[in-house]
Amino acid sequence: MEPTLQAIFDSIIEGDASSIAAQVTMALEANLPPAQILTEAMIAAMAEIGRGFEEGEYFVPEMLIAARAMKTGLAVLKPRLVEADVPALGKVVAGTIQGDLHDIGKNLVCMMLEGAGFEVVDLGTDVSPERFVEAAQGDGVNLVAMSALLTTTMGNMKATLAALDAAGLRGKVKVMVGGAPVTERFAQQIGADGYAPDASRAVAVARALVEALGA
Ligand code: B1M
Repeated sequence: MEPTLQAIFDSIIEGDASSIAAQVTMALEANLPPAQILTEAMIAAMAEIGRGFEEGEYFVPEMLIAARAMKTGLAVLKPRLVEADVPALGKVVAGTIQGDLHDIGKNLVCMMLEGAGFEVVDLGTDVSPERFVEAAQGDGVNLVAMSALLTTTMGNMKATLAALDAAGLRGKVKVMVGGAPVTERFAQQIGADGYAPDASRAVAVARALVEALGA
């Protein structure tokens, strides 16, 4: 791996939040594309942490400090991923579903959507179906974006869809789902309108869904 990217990768694995901002800045100054820094160093490091956790090599504290370093690095990268002054393509209400506290992937999706010109209302993590409904009733909202990382609570996506349905919102807003355990098939089974496997494809799916709504 390119040495600058390797240093970022290592800092996330080691949970070294104090070095990562300078390292990401250095990578940007060396003209490495932000998407390459994100994918090859940062997301790759989180995947490695996940593999280590699965194999009993890392534990929750390691995941936490890696996530903190990842967030510090993302804060530096964000302005380069998000272009300013893009006319709003639509308004998205986004959140991680109830019972789930993972927010790095959801934050990335929000950043990419903002970068593409969507207005994003980020509800955070552990978002109840009622909270999604309340936010989706807001002015101009045409897309609900739900993220899930846990197989144990991903069923809450279905509960949220049912709540949106019960509130009569399915004609007004489209619903996109994603997150590591979510698949196209699962999305279809629960009746979501769209699924994206990663943050950049989430932008294309969001565009298509909002267009289909005639927004
Ligand atoms: Co947790 N965790 N975690 N964790 N954690 C996973 C998800 C896990 C797979 C690890 C493992 O076992 N290998 C496992 C889930 C297993 C399962 O459900 N089958 C797990 C577990 C078990 C847990 C706990 C239960 C551990 C415990 O306490 N015993 C606990 C649960 C807490 C809770 O939520 N209630 C827990 C806690 C945590 C931390 C708090 C320590 C920390 C989260 C910190 C944070 O987010 N602020 C954490 C972390 C860091 C992870 C791993 C290591 C990394 C997740 C991550 O940030 N990935 C993760 C292992 C892994 O994923 N390999 C793991 C990087 C991120 C960029 O990817 O989120 O997948 P991701 O997002 C991608 C795509 O999925 C997609 O785009 C993103 C970018 O391309 N995407 C969307 C995401 N949302 C989308 C929405 C869309 C479209 C695309 O449309 C709306």
